[in-house]
Amino acid sequence: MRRLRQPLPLLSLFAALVLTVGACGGGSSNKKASSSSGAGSQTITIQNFKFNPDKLKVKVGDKVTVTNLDAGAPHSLRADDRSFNTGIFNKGDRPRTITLSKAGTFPYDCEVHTFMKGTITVS
Ligand SMILES: [Cu+2]
Repeated sequence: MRRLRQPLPLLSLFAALVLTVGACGGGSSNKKASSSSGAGSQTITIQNFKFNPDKLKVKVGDKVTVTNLDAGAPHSLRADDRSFNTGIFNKGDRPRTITLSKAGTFPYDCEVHTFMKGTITVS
């Protein structure tokens, strides 16, 4: 006869502990700040129907310059909530600049090709 079964109460106590620790320890909203140059200006390049980088972290007030390198393909960079929008522009057009004036996480897409997506996180 084996008696290796765990007593059930101990297990549930352990589970409760894990849950509690998880609740308290989580929510580390203060992740490492963007390790950019801190000059308040960054760039996103559009090429091959992709935003590069497609995930960008900036500070409130920073500007992001967007360049389209796809010949013959007009693109835009448009926040889902429309808080920024480059409008549609082409390769060879002057780069567009957007200003990130409020904190938050902003998903965006291209108005012409809505499968093109990215996120700018402003803190
Ligand atoms: Cu596009």
